[in-house]
Amino acid sequence: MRSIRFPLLPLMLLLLLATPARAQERLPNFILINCDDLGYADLGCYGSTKQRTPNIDRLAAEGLKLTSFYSTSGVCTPSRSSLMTGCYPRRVSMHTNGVGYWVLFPGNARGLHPDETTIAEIAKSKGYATMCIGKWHLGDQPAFLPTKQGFDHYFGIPFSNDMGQLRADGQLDRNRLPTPLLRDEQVIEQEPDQTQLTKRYTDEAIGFIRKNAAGPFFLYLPHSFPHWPHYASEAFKGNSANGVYGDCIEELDWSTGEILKTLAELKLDRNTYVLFTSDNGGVIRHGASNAPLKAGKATSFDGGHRVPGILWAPGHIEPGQVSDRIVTTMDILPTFAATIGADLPARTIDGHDLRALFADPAHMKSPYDDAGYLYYFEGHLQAVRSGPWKLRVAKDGPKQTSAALERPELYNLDVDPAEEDNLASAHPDVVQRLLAMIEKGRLEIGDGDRDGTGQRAPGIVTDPQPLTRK
Ligand SMILES: [Ca+2]
Ligand SMILES: [Ca+2]
Repeated sequence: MRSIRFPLLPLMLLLLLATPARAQERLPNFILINCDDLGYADLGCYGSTKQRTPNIDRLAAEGLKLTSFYSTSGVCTPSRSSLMTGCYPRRVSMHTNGVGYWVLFPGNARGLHPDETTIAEIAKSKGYATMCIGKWHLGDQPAFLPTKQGFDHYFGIPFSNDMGQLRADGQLDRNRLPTPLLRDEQVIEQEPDQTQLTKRYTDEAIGFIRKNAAGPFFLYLPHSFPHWPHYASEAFKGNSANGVYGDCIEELDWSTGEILKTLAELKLDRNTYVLFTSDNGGVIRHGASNAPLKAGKATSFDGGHRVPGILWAPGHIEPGQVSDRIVTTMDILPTFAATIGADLPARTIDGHDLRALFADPAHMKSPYDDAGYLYYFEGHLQAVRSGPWKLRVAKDGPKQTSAALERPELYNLDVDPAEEDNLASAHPDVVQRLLAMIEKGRLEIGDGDRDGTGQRAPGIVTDPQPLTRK
């Protein structure tokens, strides 16, 4: 026995000492930049000629540009719930604010349930330093803030920058526009100067990266812009060819450039993944472009759900790639978990591990070709996409305007991204195949008044209070 145990002991000791440190070294950092209402064609690399975005374009040139990247919703709160949990918004009951509006408002009793596992909690399970900087929008009550969902720190306005206030009777008072700035769980400013927001978020982001340069870290940077009302700092105001809307975007591009510079300076650019995206389509009347897609924000047309998606990771992702495969924000959590060797959430999620697709984007099939990508508007299941085919079963719109279509409409997005040419009668087999995906979605995730068998409860607090400075 001794002759066997003796050589094993020092070896085991060596393994114990060396393995965790080596494994820790290899864990990549992850920066997730999420813009608010940035349209599909608002970046140079997606065809914009109105505002200049050289830094974000560089991400695309050096990484993978996704041209069928979906945010799961045409509006903020639902979309962000998918990014954080890997689930359809309705599965985690974040598809409305519970009292008649499509996003959460200040003082809402509802928030993402603390029992849901976020991507930040996945990161924490592997020892990552985590921070959320910007617009959270998954609940502003103390139980729902980012610091209760896996983020070590938080800095930002926890909802939109144009919010009204929910009154005690549940109605919305649009005359009050509180935009409190929080650090962790405390309001530090009741009405921050919004022209300085992008700059301040960027300074915080760079501070976090520097502080955690030894890694690994996960930075979630959900910018407040280009959501209306638009503000840019002095250095950017009046610079773009697209009014203050374009100025906002040029400042976001600057911000991205500062982050890339910091990564290079700290020699972290070969061990950091950056994903750049938007939470929903752009608002055309505000200056956005979603071309060539139909419509924009707050619709279940592709202009509402399809957003820029750029994955940059030199040394891990081949440069200059473009993929039209269906990818969604729900895939970020499971792909990240697999990349760092973390366990998936115990509860069912809807996203997929897409490491294989990212390794060979031109040849991989998207899992959504079989499962279908479901387009919800609030709680209404209105359309599904598989491969190039999009089947619409209900009219676009919230609440009672979401009426079932007498006959489903079928569009081939490869040749008809504007959803104009209904091909349903020519392809009855495709209609039937996609209808089965709709039925499965209805059953499991729900539709309208029909609860899904796999739907889970939202977080609810009693006696919610508006955030104020103490
Ligand atoms: Ca938004
Ligand atoms: Ca949680």
